Amino acid sequence: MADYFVGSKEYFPGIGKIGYEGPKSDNPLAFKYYDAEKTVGGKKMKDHLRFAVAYWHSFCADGADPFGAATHPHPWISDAKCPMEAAEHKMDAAFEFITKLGAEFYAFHDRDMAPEGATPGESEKNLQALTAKAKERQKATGVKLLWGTANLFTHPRFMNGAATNPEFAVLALVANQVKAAIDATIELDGQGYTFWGGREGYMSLLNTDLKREKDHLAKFLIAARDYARAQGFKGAFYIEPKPMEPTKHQYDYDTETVIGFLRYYGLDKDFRLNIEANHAELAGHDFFHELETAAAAGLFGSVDANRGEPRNGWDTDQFPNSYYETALAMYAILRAGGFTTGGLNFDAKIRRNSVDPADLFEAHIGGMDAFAVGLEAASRIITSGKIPDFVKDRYASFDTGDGAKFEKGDLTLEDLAKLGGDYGAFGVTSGKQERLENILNQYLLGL
Ligand code: XLS
Ligand code: CA
Ligand code: CA
Repeated sequence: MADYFVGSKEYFPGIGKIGYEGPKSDNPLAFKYYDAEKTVGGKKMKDHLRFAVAYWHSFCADGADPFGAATHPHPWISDAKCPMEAAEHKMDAAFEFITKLGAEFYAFHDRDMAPEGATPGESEKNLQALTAKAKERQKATGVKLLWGTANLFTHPRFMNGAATNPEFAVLALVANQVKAAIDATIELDGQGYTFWGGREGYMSLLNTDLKREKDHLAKFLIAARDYARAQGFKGAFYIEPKPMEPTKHQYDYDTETVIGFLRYYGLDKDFRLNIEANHAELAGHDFFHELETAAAAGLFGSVDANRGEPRNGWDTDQFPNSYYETALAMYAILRAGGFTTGGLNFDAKIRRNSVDPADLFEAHIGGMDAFAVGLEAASRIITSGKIPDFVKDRYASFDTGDGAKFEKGDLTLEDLAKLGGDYGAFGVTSGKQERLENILNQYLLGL
């Protein structure tokens, strides 16, 4: 990737291309563990990890919270004369940042990239204009689009839902917006298209027809899929589960719920899961659990890499930094066959009081290093075979004989009962959890 500044202005002056300096480096603007070209398990780190920068958190979010004003002065917005110029400056800043960081991908919502216009037609024109500019910048830098999506939650028109809104007119407007976002994603050669339904749920069941809303959501997703496929989109569609916030209950509560929904409506051929670590935690699950659940269903797709703060129950979207978590995540991802269209998208934001331009770099460097450590630990676990072999042996009684017949569906309850009547004392084999946890810690230290 070339060092590349699109605009006349450099938005992160004094910061060059981030390089790998190794674990002994004390340069905060260098990778300690992420060495893009290093081969792990026969594949380069960058091809395993497929890092993406999230446009919304990195270049749009300004540090405002429900109690306080913006704290992140975005020069790409303040130095512009109108919203369209600001959008282009923002894009300059984004491509400068992504290129200097050395991430290969980015992800965006339509409204992150282009401002909403006075009419749906004007919004679409704005998006088309910025899409053309993004295409030029992708070409010049080699940065690629991991996925696109539509923001179906900020505007007041979504207060009662987007595709699940009780008013048909809103649903039609949503279609207008999603069609344009799909077109932009295709134009930018996006490898995926994501649906996150922040308003697709309810605040009260007393005013909600839950069955109709879920049916509408499915019908809408079918229509969107059919449109994108007809336009030649070959990528993956993702559903991103989240249990709540901003709604009290979201229909895409967690991975298991989404799998049931996709299968019920016959959407499981085209749709995969985009799993966010912080959302897993809000649903009362581990990130590892959500990944394993998607993989078990053959529906693992992509990851929104971040972390929550376990002591407060909302979506803090912090950068991932726990090697333990990233090792378990990469263990699940590698065993699922790794990423194909997906990647690790940093759906994470720097804290409100992280006001130095370098903070955005340091946040991403830490996240990328954390996943590089996790990748290497996971690869060691798999290569050594100790943990996977233990799990395999644990189920060995289903590999042959009557166990294998049962798995094939060849035994009736009477057959099983007869066999059960003949067996003696079983079921007291150790699960060896403590030993496996100790092994995991050994691998984390590189042993
Ligand atoms: C919000 C979601 C959102 C999706 C994309 O909680 O994480 O950012 O990833 O719409
Ligand atoms: Ca997300
Ligand atoms: Ca989140």
